[in-house]
Amino acid sequence: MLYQLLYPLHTTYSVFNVFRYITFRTMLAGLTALTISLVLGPGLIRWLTSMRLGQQIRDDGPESHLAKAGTPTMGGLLILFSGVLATLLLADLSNVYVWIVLAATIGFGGIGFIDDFRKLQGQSSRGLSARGKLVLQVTMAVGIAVGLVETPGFPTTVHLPLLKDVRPDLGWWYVPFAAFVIVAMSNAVNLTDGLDGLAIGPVAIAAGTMGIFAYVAGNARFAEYLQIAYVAGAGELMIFCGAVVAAGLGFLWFNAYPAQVFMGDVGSLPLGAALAVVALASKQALILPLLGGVFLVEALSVIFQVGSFKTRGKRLFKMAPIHHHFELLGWPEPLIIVRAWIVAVVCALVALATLKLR
Ligand code: 57M
Repeated sequence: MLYQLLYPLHTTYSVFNVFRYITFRTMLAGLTALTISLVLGPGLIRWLTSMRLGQQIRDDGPESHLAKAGTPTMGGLLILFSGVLATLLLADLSNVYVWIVLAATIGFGGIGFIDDFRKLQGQSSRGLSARGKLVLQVTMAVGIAVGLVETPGFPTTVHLPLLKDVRPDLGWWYVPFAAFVIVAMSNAVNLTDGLDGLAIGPVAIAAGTMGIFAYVAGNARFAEYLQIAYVAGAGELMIFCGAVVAAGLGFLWFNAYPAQVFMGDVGSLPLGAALAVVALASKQALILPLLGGVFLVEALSVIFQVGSFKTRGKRLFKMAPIHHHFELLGWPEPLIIVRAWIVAVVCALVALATLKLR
């Protein structure tokens, strides 16, 4: 909105020319989201606590988690509110990709909200049934994928990292492909969200990196120089990514060990979905397994654990997702979290390096 209001003034006051630059608006969106989340955070935590919206802890998990009972959850509302508002203020609202990523964020946030609310209403740790949640996620993801494919000029090609000439065109098959990427990322981030700051740290790192990918994909000169796909308009998504990084850091202020608040599904589901949408719009979906290495390992640990238990009756890990395994090995919680952040930074650097290696 600010972009729409202030940029036209540049003809009279040249200072407003800076609003033309995506980089400038990304910085401003970041500062806005950070300020909103830091200012509103304490009030939201007090409100969630007063409403008794506290986490129920399953008694079959690591013992150290029992002490976390009653920690307010649904702190993801803070990330959503500050991230979405900063994007609305600073992004170009005539850009279709901005609306698609906002729709994904709010839509998956809605599914997470229903799940969290049901858990809290029922005062048990079970919310929506796994199947019910999946049906809602797939429906929402298909809608978002159709929106992408229907966007004028959006290529339905899939681009492989490192291989600049391999670009299969999926046509309408792009819809199930994109829906799968969205649902998979949403659930992978959700599975990761089991220790203080474990999910939001890697999300912020991946969002910052994905913002760079979106920026170069949306700039014809950079895209040509780096030999990546050019997607007109995708650069505007860097503003959303900047807002997510900052909103995430604002949330981390309160979610850092020992956490005063958890994000809940209302935070984890939309963050994963939004990352996937930015990656799809920037034609970088296949970099996600690398960039989101922490989420991939967490999700694979569950798949292998369940597979091994069902086929051999034996567990591969002491407990899945893998962060519980490390906890049961005796690693202190902050050690697991900071090591995951280090892995996330390394994954981001390697993902960025693929831009030059092709
Ligand atoms: C999210 N939610 C946390 C909080 C957070 C298929 C199976 C592997 C699914 C998995 C599962 O349910 N995953 C979903 C995990 C929960 O956090 C809440 O959930 C939100 C995210 N959706 O925002 O509101 C607990 O995590 C801890 N936490 C923190 N700090 C944070 O910042 O400490 C969360 C955020 C919180 C808190 O203790 O209560 C969760 O773990 O429940 N299931 C599991 O993860 C279970 N694993 C399991 O059953 N493993 C078996 C299977 C795979 C065969 C096995 O290995 O044998 C474990 N989870 C728990 N107890 N809690 C095991 C038992």
